[in-house]
Amino acid sequence: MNIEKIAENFGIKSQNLTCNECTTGHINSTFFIKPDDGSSDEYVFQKVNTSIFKKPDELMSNVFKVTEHIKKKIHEEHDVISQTLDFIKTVNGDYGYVDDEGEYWRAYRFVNNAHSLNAANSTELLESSGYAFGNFQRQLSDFDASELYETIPNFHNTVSRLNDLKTAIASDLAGRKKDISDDISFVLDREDKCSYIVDGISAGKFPLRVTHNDTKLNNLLWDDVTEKCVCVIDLDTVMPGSVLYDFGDAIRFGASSAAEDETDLSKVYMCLDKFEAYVRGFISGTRGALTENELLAFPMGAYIITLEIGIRFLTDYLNGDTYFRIHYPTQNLDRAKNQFKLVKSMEEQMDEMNRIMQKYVK
Ligand code: ADP
Ligand code: GN1
Ligand code: MG
Repeated sequence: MNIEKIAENFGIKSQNLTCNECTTGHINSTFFIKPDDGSSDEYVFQKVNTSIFKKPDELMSNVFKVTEHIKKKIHEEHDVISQTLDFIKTVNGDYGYVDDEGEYWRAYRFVNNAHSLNAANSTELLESSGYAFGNFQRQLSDFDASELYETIPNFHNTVSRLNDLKTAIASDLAGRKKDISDDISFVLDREDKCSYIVDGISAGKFPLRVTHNDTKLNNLLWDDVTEKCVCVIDLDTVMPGSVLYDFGDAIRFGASSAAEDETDLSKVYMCLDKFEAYVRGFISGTRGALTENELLAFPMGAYIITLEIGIRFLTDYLNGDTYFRIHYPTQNLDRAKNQFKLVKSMEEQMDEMNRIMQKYVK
């Protein structure tokens, strides 16, 4: 990759760019860019994974529209804390630049003096992250969903994710099925749970909203000094969806006692106090826009998405690791086992989670 040439195509001229790769994401490749032109401007360049996001211009059309909408909201509401991503078009006015190797690149401004977190060590942090994603949901509540492309069809359709697993089991492309019968049974024993949200959407019980769909804690940026959450990032999967998945995915990641790929499963469980803190923050961020049906289903939302991501990791392991980036051969299997442990922990605490939600439904 020729980073200088990519920069030039986004109108950034510099002989000596500093380029550092970020290694946390599972899908795209992210680079932090610092030009040596004397300005304090820094950038993020991302190579979009086009085998997953097959129509990157449609994806970029979404993120430009969504960020414009949020910028307007921030301005109208005199919000002095929140920011949104600031994407840059190429010198030709395109959303992205295709390099000589056929890779699709996009660029946006680095948010200065901010950082992301891979783990939440306090309930206060969970409450603030809940507020940030709830507020994001509210900011987009009047965005016309018909303007958005579906960047990954059936992204959070748990039933279709289960079917993908069944196909992977039948094909056994990497010859790994024989060693993981317990993990496969874990999912098949819970097959009837997979349609809970999908059926609720079809029946009109859960409304379709414009949702983020990847609400991991590390998709938020926090101010280095005030420690307030300043920006929701990673907008590639903003699409119409159910708020249950947005709520649940944040619990799956942020209210877990351990990292997503922790292999010592005795360390993996869901923390009820973090669950409740996130509920409080999220409801306050959405400012009461959610229905009673949605609120009461939050515990199931957390449960289903955790099962769903576990299913996706297991499917990728069976398929020979073609989707999620891995750093060692059994990482996707370890991630799946980790998610299934969390599912079990949620099953054990479901009554308590439901009791907590009752308190917040007026
Ligand atoms: P991925 O899809 O690979 O998760 P992200 O868009 O979430 O990619 O970016 C990966 C990481 O890069 C984030 O967790 C965050 O630490 C950092 N990052 C992304 N955008 C910015 C930004 N505008 N300013 C500062 N840091 C950023
Ligand atoms: C991927 O790109 P990243 O790392 O933020 C994935 C999410 C999963 C997550 C699991 C487009 O997110 O759906 O929940 O990994 N994103 C896509 O960590 O598939
Ligand atoms: Mg991310």
